[in-house]
Amino acid sequence: MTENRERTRCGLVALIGRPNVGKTTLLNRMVGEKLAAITRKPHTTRNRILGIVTQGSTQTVLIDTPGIDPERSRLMNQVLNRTAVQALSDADIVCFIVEAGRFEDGDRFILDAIRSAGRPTVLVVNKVDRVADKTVLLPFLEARAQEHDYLAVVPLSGKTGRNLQGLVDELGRHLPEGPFLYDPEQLSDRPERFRAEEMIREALLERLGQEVPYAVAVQVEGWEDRPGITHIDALILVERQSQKGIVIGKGGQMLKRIGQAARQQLEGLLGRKIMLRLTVRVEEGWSQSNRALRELGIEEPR
Ligand SMILES: Nc1nc2c(ncn2[C@@H]2O[C@H](COP(=O)(O)OP(=O)(O)OP(=O)(O)O)[C@@H](O)[C@H]2O)c(=O)[nH]1
Ligand SMILES: [Mg+2]
Repeated sequence: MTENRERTRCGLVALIGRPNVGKTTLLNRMVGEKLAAITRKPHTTRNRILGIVTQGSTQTVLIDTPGIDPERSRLMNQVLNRTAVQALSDADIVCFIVEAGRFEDGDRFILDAIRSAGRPTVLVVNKVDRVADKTVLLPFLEARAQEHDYLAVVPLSGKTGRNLQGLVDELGRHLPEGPFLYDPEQLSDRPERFRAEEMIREALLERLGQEVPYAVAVQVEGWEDRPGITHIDALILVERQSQKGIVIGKGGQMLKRIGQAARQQLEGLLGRKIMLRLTVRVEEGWSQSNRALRELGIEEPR
């Protein structure tokens, strides 16, 4: 046992980047299971989510974080930024994620935060599948490597899985020696209830227009495992009556489609039949209220 302990490596790796660069896609891919919502829209992730990857004698504990956005006018964005920045200083290694061929002000803002935190950092250049002309990739990688003393610069695609193992190996080499923090069978620190909320929110965000997503939150209120079927009651919170109308849709059609999509995802994920009941409630200004954010688990970092 002692012998084994000396040889294992384990540490925290924070996934940090602008909104929409593909942090959660990478988390889900590396863990091999869908832990959290992914959408085409920025500001999808609202919590710090752990994903645990155990391979042989190495355990990589990934921390997915909300995208850092210098635009701080909304209370929720401020809370999300602080969550990400806290993860940055908690981590043994930082994975700074950018999109292939794009490095903009938002990325520079984050690079400054990484410099201040002073943690060893791997630069992940994601979405390489979108670069048709590979000759443009090399100068991009070289330019990035000049900007900061990274442990490594790793191009990959979270979508196709290309070079994902390259990143796992690179991280493994730099993780500190030490005992595993989690059971090797464990994939996340989040309960099934949280995953259910995420799948419902993903179904909502994918089907709603630009205006509504920021105003939506999901809370599972009831969960009952019965023989052969799990009953889940979930509340969808919106900020205005008009948004409630949009979420419910004409004759309840939109809510029905959202429910069907979320139920299918959940049945695949949890491996059992689900009965899902969704209720929509208006709670004015919840995204600007500290109390409401706390109740929804969108918390200030400890
Ligand atoms: N083409 C391509 N698209 C990707 C890749 N990785 C992620 N995406 C897409 O990028 C969008 C955003 O992905 P997310 O994983 O939600 O991004 P995120 O960084 O977690 O976003 P926030 O949580 O909002 O900060 C989704 O539409 C993904 O399907 C990739 O490697 N290639
Ligand atoms: Mg995300």
